[in-house]
Amino acid sequence: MSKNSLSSRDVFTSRLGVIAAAAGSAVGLGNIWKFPYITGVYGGAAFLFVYLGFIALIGLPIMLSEFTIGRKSKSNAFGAFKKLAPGSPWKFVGMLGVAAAFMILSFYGVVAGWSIDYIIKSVTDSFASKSPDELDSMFTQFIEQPGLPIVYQLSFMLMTMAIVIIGVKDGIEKYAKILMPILILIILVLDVRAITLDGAKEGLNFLFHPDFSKLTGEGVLSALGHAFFSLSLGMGTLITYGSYIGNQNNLAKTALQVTVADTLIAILAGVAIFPAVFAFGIEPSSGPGLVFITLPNVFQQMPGGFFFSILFFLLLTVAALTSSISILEVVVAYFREELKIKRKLATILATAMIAIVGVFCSLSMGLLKENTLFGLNFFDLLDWISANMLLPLGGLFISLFIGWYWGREKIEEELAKGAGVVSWLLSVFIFLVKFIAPGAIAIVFLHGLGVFNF
Ligand code: LEU
Repeated sequence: MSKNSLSSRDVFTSRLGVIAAAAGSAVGLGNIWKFPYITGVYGGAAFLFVYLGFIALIGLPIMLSEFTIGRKSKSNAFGAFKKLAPGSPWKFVGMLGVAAAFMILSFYGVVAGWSIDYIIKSVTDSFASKSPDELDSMFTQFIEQPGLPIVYQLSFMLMTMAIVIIGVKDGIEKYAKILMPILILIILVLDVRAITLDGAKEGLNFLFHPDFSKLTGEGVLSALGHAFFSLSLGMGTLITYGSYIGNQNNLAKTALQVTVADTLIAILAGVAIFPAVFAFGIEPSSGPGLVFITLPNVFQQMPGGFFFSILFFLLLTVAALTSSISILEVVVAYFREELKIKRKLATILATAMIAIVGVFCSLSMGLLKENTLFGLNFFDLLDWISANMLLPLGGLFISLFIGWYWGREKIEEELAKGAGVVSWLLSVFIFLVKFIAPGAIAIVFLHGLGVFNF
């Protein structure tokens, strides 16, 4: 049967392939671009600690829930709920995920485009002997242009489209397996350089010595939203990938490995960035440009910096690709299975629609900067609505679905495939998805939106 036929579904071929693809989805711009920048905006260590708490108590159990829903249903995010809860409104949870995936990819492609530009800037040695201020204006001038950032964004979307057309096994799995480990190595090298800079200590303090009085409701909501964003949760991605996981795989172990890898890489990225931020006198709260402004300073100050900067931005782009394909796959799987169209057409359609919205995200950095809603430009608005609203809401319903609608017996049956189930661990998992995750999400969500204060 051909890969495009609707009755044959793709599957990941090996255990390593599953982990590489899921970790490839999780590890991306979220870890290296967004995590340091929002940690800077929300004041450092206190934000990090809250984020880590959310990862452990909410992110990990929801990741396992998504894998379970995906593997059991063998369907796209929307179809999964239709299959597991026929005739019920649960399918709208899947719809929420598809909508979030659509929104996220439109601005994600823009940032990935910036990364492509920085590969080129590295190759042409454009950072050489520039001051931190000059590197700052270099970034701002670039993203405000109406032309080049869009060219790069569209090129990135085309690459994403090409890989998704090839399909899961030959496209997604193969690339993720080779490139992820190289990225980790480069970040480690950057860490060593950053923590040996003069004045690095202040940056490490900022990242690891919490001052909880600095935390705001908005900051806590952003930490929650980012836990979802970084682990690729609430957007249908891991339901869709879960549907390609074979029954011989141990889902709990995979979820744990992916969560740990994702979190470690974010922290390593923070260790590369914050010491340098302080050493070069950059504002930690400078926003989306933080990584693009800080790291070129570091590259200038290290032996082989020219070479490392090329490699870093190249791998950042690849990390973005292994994430973007997983987001596009959500929309494509939905189009294929619900609208009954072939993979190729579904992919082209989805890419075109997302890329067009992306063009407006890019323009909202410059030409359309003044057009704001709630004080946010179009790019920030899509980011805020998806990460801080749609993803936590999706997560809330997923945990309710697994914890209350499905219940212990069905969970145990699915998790027992490919693994021995440890009874007390199962009880902990059920307790988390039944009470802690939905309760905490509801409180943080309402508090962050200013519905109540305490
Ligand atoms: N988890 C990804 C990242 O951290 C993003 C997600 C939207 C696929 O970059």
